[in-house]
Amino acid sequence: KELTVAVVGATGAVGTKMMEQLAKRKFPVGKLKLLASKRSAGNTLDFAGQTYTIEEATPEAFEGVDVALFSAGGSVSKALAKEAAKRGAVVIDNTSAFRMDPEVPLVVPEVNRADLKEHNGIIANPNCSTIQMVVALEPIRQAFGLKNIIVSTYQAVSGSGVSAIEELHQQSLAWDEGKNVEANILPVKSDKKHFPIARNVLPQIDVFTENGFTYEEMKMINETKKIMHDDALAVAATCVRVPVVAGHSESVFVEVDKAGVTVEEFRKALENAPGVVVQDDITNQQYPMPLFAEGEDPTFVGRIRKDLANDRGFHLWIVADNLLKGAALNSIQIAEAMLEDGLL
Ligand code: A2P
Ligand code: 11C
Repeated sequence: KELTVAVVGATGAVGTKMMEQLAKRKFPVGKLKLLASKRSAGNTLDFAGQTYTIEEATPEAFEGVDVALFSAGGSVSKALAKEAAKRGAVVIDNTSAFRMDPEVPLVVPEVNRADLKEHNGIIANPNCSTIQMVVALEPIRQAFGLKNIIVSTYQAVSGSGVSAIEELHQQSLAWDEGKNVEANILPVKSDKKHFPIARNVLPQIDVFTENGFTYEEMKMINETKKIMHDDALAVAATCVRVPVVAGHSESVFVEVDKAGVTVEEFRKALENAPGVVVQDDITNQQYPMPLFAEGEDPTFVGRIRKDLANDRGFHLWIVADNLLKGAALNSIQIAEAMLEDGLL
């Protein structure tokens, strides 16, 4: 069966990768519609050896579309996802617009694929930093139970889009050439102040909420509970932007329910998990790094240690390509799972 697929935000950091993944994974694309803002309408992009003209994303553009992959920001999803669904498309939305809506499944196929069948036309793709964490922690939860997660992230600038990648590049050049370093985008374009990311680390991703956590941190907290179906799970996050182009890294502390779990048992649960590759051999300095995760599908896990004071505590280091498993790849895997499960 061949499907009509729309990519909304086709010119963006994630949209570009969605197209790559559709081609690479041989998703059965019959017709492809590339949608973006009015600014890009009329420009062209290549897909699988053919040239396509970009159209403006409007409600009418979704007539006849079977699957619509959205990654053009929350406001575009809020304006158009329901319009697309109304016209019969299944929407896979990579923004935060509908993630916490109880009517909308929030899915990482390795973790909660069964939730897909509850959809009402829209499926949400979780935040990138949440996805790689739940891929690594679900097998731990299944094997030993999970009580508590404390995570600190080291997130790449590509999470903030094409313009943030360009900003890091320009600032690095300016440093090297002794020129003025300008900051206009990070940490958050819409916030009052901007700081350089080159030669820096920014402890703010997205704007602050009333409780002192940022929205990015609250996404990790709330989305993890929803995906794992566990409201009692304690989650705390500190999200940090680092001058890396691609690949989010996470330092994670977890407390399991079961007493007496050994580090070998903990590692074994990860080695057998779908979507996880364990890189954990300290005698050979083997551990995951974002530079080597870029372009790769799996979630890489290393630096696995048992806490020295807490018998139920473990530490691990989780790395994945934020634009692939964190966004485009997970979206296409959702579409593939729906096809296999007869939901498309
Ligand atoms: P455009 O290139 O036409 O602005 P990124 O996350 O890398 O910044 O990319 C954002 C994506 O969202 C781009 O493809 C951008 O298209 C698209 N986009 C931004 N605003 C709109 C809009 N109002 N309608 C449709 N697409 C939009
Ligand atoms: C970042 N995680 O790295 C963000 C990007 O809710 O989909 C993705 C934001 C989202 O900046």
